[in-house]
Amino acid sequence: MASTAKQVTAAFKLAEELYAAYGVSVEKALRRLTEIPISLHCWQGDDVGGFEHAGKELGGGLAVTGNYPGKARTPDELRADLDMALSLIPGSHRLNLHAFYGEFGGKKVDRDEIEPAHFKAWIEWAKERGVGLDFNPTCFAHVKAASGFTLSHADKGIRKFWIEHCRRSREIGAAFGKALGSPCVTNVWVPDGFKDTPADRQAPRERLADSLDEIFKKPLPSKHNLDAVEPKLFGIGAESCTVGSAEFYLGYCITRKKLLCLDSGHYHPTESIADKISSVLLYLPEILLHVSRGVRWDSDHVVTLDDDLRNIAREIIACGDPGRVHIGLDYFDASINRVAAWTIGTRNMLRALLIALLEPPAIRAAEVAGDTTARLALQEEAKGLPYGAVWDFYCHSQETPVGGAWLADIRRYEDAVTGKRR
Ligand code: RNT
Ligand code: ZN
Repeated sequence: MASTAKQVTAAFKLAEELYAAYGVSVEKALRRLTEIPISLHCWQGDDVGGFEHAGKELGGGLAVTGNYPGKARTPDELRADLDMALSLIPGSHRLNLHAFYGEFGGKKVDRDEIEPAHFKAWIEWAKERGVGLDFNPTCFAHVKAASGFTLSHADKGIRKFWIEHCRRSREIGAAFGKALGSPCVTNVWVPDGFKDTPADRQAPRERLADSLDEIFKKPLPSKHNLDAVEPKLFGIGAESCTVGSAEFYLGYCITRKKLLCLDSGHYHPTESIADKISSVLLYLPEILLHVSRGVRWDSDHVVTLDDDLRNIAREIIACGDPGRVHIGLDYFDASINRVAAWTIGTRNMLRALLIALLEPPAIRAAEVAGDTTARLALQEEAKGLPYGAVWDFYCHSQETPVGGAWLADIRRYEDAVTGKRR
């Protein structure tokens, strides 16, 4: 199944010549691709379980389906699985942690008590590998979130609890950034929403804005921590109104200078975040993406190389400065091998970025010249260009498996490690 090094190099040479004829420097595209890190979400490895071991329901409108054997049960298992996935993905990337993945040494440490010390092993792991860390407060899977409301809760005591959790999460993010020399994006997502028609939509939104202001009160250096907030359309059990809606957070980010997180599953089904990138980058210096794949709803399927993903990647590149767009993944599939799920989704994100980096400049030139016929013709012809040969060469040159060869590595790992977990 796997091509030989000779085949890979020969196909690459031909592809490079063809792209050159279209005015595309393959070398430059690959150099730019190595500069774009993808933040792998730790929660694909254990079905959004975390390490509090309190047996709480996930809640928050999140749902993970499937019972494929081998999910990580401990931090060491999760780190080993991540190492496996990272060995199959070309380039250097990041890890996105959720607060309930701290290591609490068997003690009960409530969410309003978490500290950087609980993430010491993660920092060491990241430092050894040159991997940057991102972070998220965990405002679900907890008794104090059981009502479906957290930062916008009518009860002041509950709000205070979650404010403290998020405040501490930013400090942990800043500790990550400081230790690793790369800013941590700390993303706040809360599930708050109404199952049925609310009588008052405004008061909870006022409370959410106030809580967020409280959380972000202390300035933290942007070289250590960047704050992001994530809107959503609806969740299971919160079908009628989500407090932190798209408009709520867009306004919040513009007025408070925060990063807006665009999750591809958080809009109406025919709405794509690809079209939003250029708009929000006009008003915000940086944004965060949660790249996901919704099938009929916000189902968080593994990211495939579909039109939506290609359009998202295309816009990141077309807007000119990919450094302003922090790319995170956000999906969770428990019905297939979880290490494979990370590998498939991340390789697809990178492949989509590569296709975008290899876009013939004649497409944009045709538009500038007002020749929309040529634009469409070239857009369609470009779909047949041999980006696959460039991708294979990239994988080969980064000493990662070419083509589907990585699946054999996953199978071996499954036989030796994940398949033995019960
Ligand atoms: C939920 C949000 C959120 C979560 C993670 C686990 O709809 O997308 O980002 O998926 O925090
Ligand atoms: Zn998300």
